[in-house]
Amino acid sequence: MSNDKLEGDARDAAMNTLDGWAEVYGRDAITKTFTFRDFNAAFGWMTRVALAAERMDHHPEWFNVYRTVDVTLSTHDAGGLTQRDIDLARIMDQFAA
Ligand code: HBI
Repeated sequence: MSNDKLEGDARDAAMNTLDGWAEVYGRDAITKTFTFRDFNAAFGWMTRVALAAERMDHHPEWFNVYRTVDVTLSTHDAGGLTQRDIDLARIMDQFAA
């Protein structure tokens, strides 16, 4: 897994493969809010994502209120956005589909 920060055209290309993720103002990170039918669905999704994150050894920053989960992804070891964040974002979208 690359820990090289994504910048320039490579960053734009990677972001274009994602759906609904935005850059975080003032931080080298991306963010998305997921909304589910209820808390049970939200927490079930978080559980699946948590197991995948552990397998990947790459973890989200997230805040859950009832049926919403605010997610921020960045690679702490690299100090910014890397392919690991893109990979985890894609898995999150797949599990939420
Ligand atoms: N998760 N988002 C994120 N960023 C990291 O740099 C990171 C992580 N999970 C585990 C991890 N790094 C380990 O590789 C290091 O703590 C050793």
